[in-house]
Amino acid sequence: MARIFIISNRVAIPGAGGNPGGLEVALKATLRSHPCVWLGWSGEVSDTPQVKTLKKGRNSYIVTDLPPEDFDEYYNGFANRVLWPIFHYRLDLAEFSRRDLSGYLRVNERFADELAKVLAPDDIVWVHDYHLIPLAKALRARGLDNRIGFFLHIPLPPPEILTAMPNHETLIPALGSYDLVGFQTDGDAANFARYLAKELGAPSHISHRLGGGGMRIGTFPVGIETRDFTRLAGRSVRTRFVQQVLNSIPGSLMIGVDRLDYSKGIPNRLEAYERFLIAHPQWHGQITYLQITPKSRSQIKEYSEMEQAVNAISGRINGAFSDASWAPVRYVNRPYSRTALAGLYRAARVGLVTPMRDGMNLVAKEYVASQDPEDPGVLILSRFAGAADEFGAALLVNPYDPDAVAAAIARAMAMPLAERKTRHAELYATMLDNDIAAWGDRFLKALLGRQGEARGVQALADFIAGGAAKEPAATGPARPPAAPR
Ligand code: ADQ
Repeated sequence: MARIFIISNRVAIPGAGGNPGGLEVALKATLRSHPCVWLGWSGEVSDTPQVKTLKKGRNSYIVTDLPPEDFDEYYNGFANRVLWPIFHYRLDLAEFSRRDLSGYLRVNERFADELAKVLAPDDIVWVHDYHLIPLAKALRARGLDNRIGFFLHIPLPPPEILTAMPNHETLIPALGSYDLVGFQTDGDAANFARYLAKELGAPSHISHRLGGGGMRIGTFPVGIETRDFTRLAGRSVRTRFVQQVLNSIPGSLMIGVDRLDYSKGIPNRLEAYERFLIAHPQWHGQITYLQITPKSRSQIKEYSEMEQAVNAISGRINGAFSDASWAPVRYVNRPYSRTALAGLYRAARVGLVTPMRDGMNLVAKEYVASQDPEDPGVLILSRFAGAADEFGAALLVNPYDPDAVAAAIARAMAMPLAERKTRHAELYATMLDNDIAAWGDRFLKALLGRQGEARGVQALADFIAGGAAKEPAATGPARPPAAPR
């Protein structure tokens, strides 16, 4: 079996601890089903960077330290202060002073050097996320012609936003060195197609490259290990930990689980909850909102400011509404095991997932998978999460409109059992169709060029070749044909 090289900024070595993240969850099934080598940053910063290789079972992990200037310019700089905000549609938060690409390119070159030492000709390379956009170009420059795919876990904004990014004309076309570029939603893929059409003069250029076996694009919405998660939740809800949480609150539990990040919309969500409490006093003492939010990227100013804002709003709500036996908000700053989270999701009557913008959002999927089909809770989901494309049966909300989110909380709390069951059955069926193993398989098959098994890839290729070069209609971006689920 050919080896799969997974390349990403951080590497999750089994048993090594560290912060949980969507990428780690998404790659689990691939790591189980194929011999893999996972290469990335060790998380250590050092003046004398070391490269370490570890073997766990049939998989290997290669991690390299970063020198301080690379950490600053690549990770804290271009990746997290330019690419992250702009790809999440937040031009206002992008630090244009961090426009210098050199540290970012240097780390991509460093990864390419390490890879070039160990890649065999038939190895398949699967690169993940916005930190590593130019990696295929760097590998091609070293004469490597392996199959190389790229998957973007976060959104890709329309060209009207993307072209405001410093150096976009150097960076985005570098994706052309990949054999396959995958996105979470049709909207993201269409945004990329429109960028290529507008900036690079597709369709002729793109269709030529497609004909010559060059880059293809496709939609591959990330899933989770649906059935396993359901079983885990069923067991976990009976544990002493979850029962203690339930016994410690009066009434129903509403849950939010997110990294502390401005894209997740935590302050807006708390404000919406405050409006709900003001508008619906009959629920006082009957609902407790548990927000579980481990800190992330605290060294970046926007993140530490948000930490303070979230603390302030939670304090304000508890100050205004608590009584001796009830506090409406519990805000917890630490990570929990997947088992504990699964049990809490199952115990929660409402799952509140309201990012301002999100590539997919696995918490939404984990919440649905955890529910008891005979008495399921209700998912309130932002229409700006990638998951909303598949989850029409959730209560979809606009996270910018606190009154609408407050109304959705009231509706979820009062929803009759029959409606909860119908909605849950529809959401769960979607998740069985597209679980995490199916996601990895579909991407890898598409990368290996088995077109029949990745219809969406060809459909999008036809879309680019056919229509994307036209100016978009005044009503909004053109939509590609639906991709397979
Ligand atoms: P993330 O932004 O990390 O991922 P998300 O999809 O929500 O976001 O995944 C977070 C994961 O971390 C979930 O599995 C969740 O259970 C776990 N997690 C969060 N808080 C936790 C806590 N307190 N304790 C334990 N575990 C916790 C990026 C993109 C997403 C995309 C994923 C996968 O930003 O849009 O869905 O990649 O592609």
